[in-house]
Amino acid sequence: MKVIEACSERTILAPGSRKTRLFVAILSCAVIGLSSTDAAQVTQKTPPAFPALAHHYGFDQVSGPVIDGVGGAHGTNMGASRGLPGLSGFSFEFDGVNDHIDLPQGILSPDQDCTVSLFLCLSSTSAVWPDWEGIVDLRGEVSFSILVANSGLRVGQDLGATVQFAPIPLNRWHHIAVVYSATNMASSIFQDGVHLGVQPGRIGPFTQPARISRLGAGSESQPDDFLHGRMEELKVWDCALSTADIVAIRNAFQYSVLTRTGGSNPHSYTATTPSLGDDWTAMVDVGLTGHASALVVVYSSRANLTLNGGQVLLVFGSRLASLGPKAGPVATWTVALPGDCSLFGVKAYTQACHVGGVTPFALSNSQDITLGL
Ligand SMILES: [Ca+2]
Ligand SMILES: [Ca+2]
Repeated sequence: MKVIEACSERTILAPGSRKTRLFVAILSCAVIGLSSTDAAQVTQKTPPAFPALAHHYGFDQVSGPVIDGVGGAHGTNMGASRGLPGLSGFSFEFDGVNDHIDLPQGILSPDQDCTVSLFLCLSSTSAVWPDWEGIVDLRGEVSFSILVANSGLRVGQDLGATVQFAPIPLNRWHHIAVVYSATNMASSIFQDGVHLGVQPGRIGPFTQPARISRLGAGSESQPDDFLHGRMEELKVWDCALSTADIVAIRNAFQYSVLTRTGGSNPHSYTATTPSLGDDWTAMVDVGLTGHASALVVVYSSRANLTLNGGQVLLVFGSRLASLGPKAGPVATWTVALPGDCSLFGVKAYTQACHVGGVTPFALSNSQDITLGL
């Protein structure tokens, strides 16, 4: 334990950083310090190959046009805040007052299958239907919109938007996808990989004068119905993706824990996938070594430092937090991770220490965690 404690004294407090806020908020433990960079050892899941994209907005530009990296249908930012933490690079934030992005006409073709996928972090409860907030409003030759009303999804405003779904939890990233079938003349609606239901209605020739498409607001001649929240990774396909594809797109931003071990360390420590807004559970099988209890330490970096006796210290840098001690035979901690979309991608390195036994302590395997969806 002396080695672990010594490692905690190395770096300087970074008050106000998102890592500091995270561990102060969720673990209520003393924050000794943290480093600004660490080596990412947790890999993102690789999505399967999808059909070719028609449009892709990554929202990574901090000035100039809003780039469509595939279809060249670049947009114009009208006040949305840029450079905010996203899922892949940056995201844009809409203030619910007058921010929006204008896109060209003709993002979708009439009477053709299509899929629209994006990630959304709502910051405020939305208006009650028939008022609403526009997320994606793709007009021009066709009429198609994804919006929130009563804080839940609706689709196809001019097609009726008769189907209302449950409120979307605020301040955390959610995946939204709509798959339109021209054959069925209906839109299948997904939230976080779950099929919510179907909105009937044809995305066909639009009888009113063509208008531009718009993000973050309705595409009336004057923008209205402004969105409160962040948007990220908007993708459009000219075909219908499968449910498995939709789930894979969402899960590509859910991180697994990475287990490391070394030397004579018991493989006693397991942890669940850390998802923002959900509980995270750490479990240590203290009975493996006959110790009475265990604690878990959370550090800013990884290590591979062999101690006298062959045990290996697997965490290093600055100590972010401690959990415990708790009694065995299986010591268990449940931590409520905050639903804060700014914390996506934060990394920490954790290791358990068995105490109160025949030997002074036993270091476990480690779990490297990255906060994801
Ligand atoms: Ca981005
Ligand atoms: Ca504004």
